[in-house]
Amino acid sequence: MNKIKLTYFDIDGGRAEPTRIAMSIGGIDFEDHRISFSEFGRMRASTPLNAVPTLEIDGTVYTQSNAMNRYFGKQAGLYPDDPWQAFRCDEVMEALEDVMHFTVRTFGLQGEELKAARQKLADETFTKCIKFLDVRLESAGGKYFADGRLTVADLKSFVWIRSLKSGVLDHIPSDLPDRVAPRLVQHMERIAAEPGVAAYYAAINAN
Ligand SMILES: N[C@@H](CCC(=O)N[C@@H](CS)C(=O)NCC(=O)O)C(=O)O
Repeated sequence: MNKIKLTYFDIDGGRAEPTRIAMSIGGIDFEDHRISFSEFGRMRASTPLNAVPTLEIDGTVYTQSNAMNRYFGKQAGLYPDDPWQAFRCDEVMEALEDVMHFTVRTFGLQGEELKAARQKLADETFTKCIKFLDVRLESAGGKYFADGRLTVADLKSFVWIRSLKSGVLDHIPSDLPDRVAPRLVQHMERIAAEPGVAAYYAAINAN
């Protein structure tokens, strides 16, 4: 395998961010192709499912962020070998994918309609998922979601909780994770301090 190109929005978060971090941790050489929303509008029809992220490998374009997380997670030592632990990792990643799906559905809305949809997201979808992640983290020992070590599930939860706390989503209170599950915020902070994750952001911020 030669040339790898990951295409996604130029944002600090979202669906491709865990893959970017995993590839960085694994020392996997790739083109980090970051696009604007208007560029996406122009290329949307040419992607396999009219969505990003896309992954181009040796000229063929592939989709699905969690498939990318698993593929590069395995190469980077961030995905469990044990089937049960892999299931635990996948359950968390797929729950977060559902949350992304419901979030993206609010992106075209405006004004009062946006406010109502976002408040519903915060009160129902997000609160439910934050509680779910908190329960799963505790049942896995409180430090990592699976296999007693850093996996792509931790990266995906870290990216989401960090994004919520940044206040980037209008009408979503930035203190929601702290109010619902402070332990998950502590998990986010611990993952941020993992050497491979800290090195990724140090390199990004240096550019
Ligand atoms: N299940 C897909 C979902 C991809 C997806 O919906 N991506 C969003 C951006 S985060 C998108 O491109 N939406 C454009 C559209 O639906 O028009 C994945 O995980 O990669």
